[in-house]
Amino acid sequence: MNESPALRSDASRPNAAAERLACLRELERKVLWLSTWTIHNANHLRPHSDGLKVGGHQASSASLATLMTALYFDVLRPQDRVAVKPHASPAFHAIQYLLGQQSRDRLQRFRAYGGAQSYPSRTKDRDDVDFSTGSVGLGVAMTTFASLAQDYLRLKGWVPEGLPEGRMVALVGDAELDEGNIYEALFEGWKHDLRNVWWVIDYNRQSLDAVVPDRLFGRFDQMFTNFGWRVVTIKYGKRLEAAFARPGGAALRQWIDDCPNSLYSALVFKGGAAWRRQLEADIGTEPGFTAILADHDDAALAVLMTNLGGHDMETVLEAFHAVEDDQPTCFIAYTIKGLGLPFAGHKDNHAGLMNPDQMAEFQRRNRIPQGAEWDPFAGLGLPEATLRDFLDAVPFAARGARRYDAAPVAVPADFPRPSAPKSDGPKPTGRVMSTQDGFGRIMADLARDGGALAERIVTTSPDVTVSTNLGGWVNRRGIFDRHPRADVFRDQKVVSAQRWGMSPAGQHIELGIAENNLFILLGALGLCHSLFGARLLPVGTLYDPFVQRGLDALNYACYQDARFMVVGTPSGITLGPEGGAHQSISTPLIGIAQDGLASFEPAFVDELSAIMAWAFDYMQRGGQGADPGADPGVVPGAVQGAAAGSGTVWLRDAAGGAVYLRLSTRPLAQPPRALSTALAEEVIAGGYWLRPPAPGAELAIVYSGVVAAEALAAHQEILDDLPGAGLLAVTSADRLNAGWHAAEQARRGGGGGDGGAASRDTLAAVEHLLRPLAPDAALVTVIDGHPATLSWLGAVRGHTVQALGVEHFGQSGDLADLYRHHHIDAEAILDACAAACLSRVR
Ligand SMILES: Cc1ncc(C[n+]2csc(CCOP(=O)(O)OP(=O)(O)O)c2C)c(N)n1
Ligand SMILES: [Mg+2]
Repeated sequence: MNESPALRSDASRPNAAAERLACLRELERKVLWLSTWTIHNANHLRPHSDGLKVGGHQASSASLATLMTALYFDVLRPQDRVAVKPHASPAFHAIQYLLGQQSRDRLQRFRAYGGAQSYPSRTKDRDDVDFSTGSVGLGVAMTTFASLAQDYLRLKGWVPEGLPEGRMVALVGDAELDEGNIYEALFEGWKHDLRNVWWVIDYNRQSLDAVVPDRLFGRFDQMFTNFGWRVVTIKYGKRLEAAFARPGGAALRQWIDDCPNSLYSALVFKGGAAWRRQLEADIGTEPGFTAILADHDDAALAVLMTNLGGHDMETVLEAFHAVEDDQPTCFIAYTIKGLGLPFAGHKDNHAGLMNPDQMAEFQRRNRIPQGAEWDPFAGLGLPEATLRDFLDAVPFAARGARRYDAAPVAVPADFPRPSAPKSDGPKPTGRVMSTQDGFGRIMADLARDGGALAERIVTTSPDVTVSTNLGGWVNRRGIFDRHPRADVFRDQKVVSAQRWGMSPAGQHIELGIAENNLFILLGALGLCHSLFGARLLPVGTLYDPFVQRGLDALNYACYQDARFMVVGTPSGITLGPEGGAHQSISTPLIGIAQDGLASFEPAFVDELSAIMAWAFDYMQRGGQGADPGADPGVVPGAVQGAAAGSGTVWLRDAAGGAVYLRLSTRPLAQPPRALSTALAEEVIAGGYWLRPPAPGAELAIVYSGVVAAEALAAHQEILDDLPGAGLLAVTSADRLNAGWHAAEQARRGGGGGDGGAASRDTLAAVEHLLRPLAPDAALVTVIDGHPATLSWLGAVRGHTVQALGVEHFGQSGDLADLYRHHHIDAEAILDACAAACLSRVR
């Protein structure tokens, strides 16, 4: 057993265990003080330039003070990774401060620009945050998928030598358990034979608004057990246990067990006299109980009745150290929200802040002299040297920084470029292929050709592996499972195109239908280089409309700077008869707006191939050292230099990020061309002239994605009247847009801000592209998605815009009918061109 030194008796130093326990208790007091003071300072002492509330969660931090002290200063090991309950961030920062990993300056600037963050942040905080939390529930689930990622790497033998297996620990608010994504993760974890996960539930029976319903926890207990978890309930502290052992103690225990959550909370708030009145009324006649009451004055009675397990250091240590195997374990730790603070137990305490008088009293009780509020050792009952020695020997901090990196994997020069098979049908003629088909072929080619890149790719999909064309990849690379499992259908000689054998060598993680799980898993896999020192290149597929189902998890994966490729396919109304309900409209806008995600919507497979080759490299750029979030002055994904293609450095490209590809099942005739390096660069920068305009052209059609066919047809027709009209292919509205904003900012700031090193005359890629057009030219933009994706192009050089796109969804139909209905067919484009020309004349 990984026994706590605080619990172990040592023959040579009989008091060693007691001394450690004493240190931990003092540090617990300090963690409570520092977290409370940090919030107080931010709200009451620091000058503010605006009238906005600063906030911070004193009660929520107090609730976890004992458990976090026990974990960080005694139980955890460097290889363990923790998702901290978001509103316990001040307690987390206080602990890191005591461990020398957080600066006083940043604590003083808690919730201020560049200071310690409101919620633990991997990218914005400096103090070794493992998982960003804030959106409750997501951090909890992240531990499940981080454990799965750890198993994946360890079974392949890729974790650097000397890095032991860690536990993935979530500190969970009890009301967090209302979030459904936690149960999606619980199910998925069970399917994958989850190990090495601890969920420590801070069972204070309070949420933000209310006290949580009674009886709920019996259910939780059973549910976790059903999923193969061990449940450890940490209900009573040592004082209460001692009282229970006395005559009349059984009645006290029963009374507590029966006490409604609301009443318990109210009595905690009211204090000793109220406890006495209630207990006398309810169980005062129980034999022996009067003596228990008599032995406690009001203050002592309040201490006794709040001695719940989650606040009793010895009890907590015993519970944690008793678990020595890798079975997933849920600790239900009874706590009191705000314990030790004046609003302990009050139902409205979530956002409650101590007022200056209360704080002064709290300071006096903690024996902290004025001016010594940030002193790590002031007011503690042990010599500073003892505490320093203790802190220096904390196992969790023994290895220093816990962020790793891994060498990038080179993208081969002969990256697959599938050529389309000749169409045998009458229409469309020539070589036709859809981007989804092309994606499947590229993945299958990578699987076949092997090499280092293919080895590090891991794919995943929430039950749409085959329908998003990952089947070819999976057939060659197999499905990952901790244990080899036969493909029964194959063994039974049932003919199928799919080979679904499972083994630790497999490279596809099959998920159930839960898009949150997909994005959380992509987040975990995409952080492996940093968490476990081994690089993976995760590729996830889903139907494009369901990006929205997992959007918050996608947002958090990006926020944590995870590196992955997500493929949304099919997309738009172009999936045609497959179903109106599956049409995605707003995903191109998500692609533009989502921080940390470079988004593409290619029309042709050669473009897709160039984009994927670039993306596998982009996903690996920057590494931890260049993590732009490490510097509070620079935002991940922000632009440091000017636009791509203009010769200056674009931080977004230097730092790298995740990638989103919006693809389609619609076969398109492929252009007969060999994509030159220069053209590939333009594709990656975001756009190129498929049909260049004549200098000073009055009109250009601009398209993105599968409506290329309609745009081409309309363009062909318009040439009769306007021979100079251009046809602009936009492969990434996101990157064109970001480059434009960067260049604009550089010009406004003369190279400052996010514009970084750019000079005033730097042009963005999109400005270069639009330069040949006449100043008063008109643009007709078209996309199978929201028209705002491209309509901004008019603002770049002041061109007028007719923006075509899709604003309503839900109607199934053939493409011709749907394109006509939504005005994105060739005729609608021609009409828009006519309208555009008319408006020029006027
Ligand atoms: C997804 C999401 N919804 C809402 C919130 C706002 N919120 C923050 S804390 C909280 C209540 C949390 O209660 P609990 O988990 O029991 O933590 P406690 O404060 O009691 O420790 C809520 C609703 C949030 N952070 N995330
Ligand atoms: Mg709670």
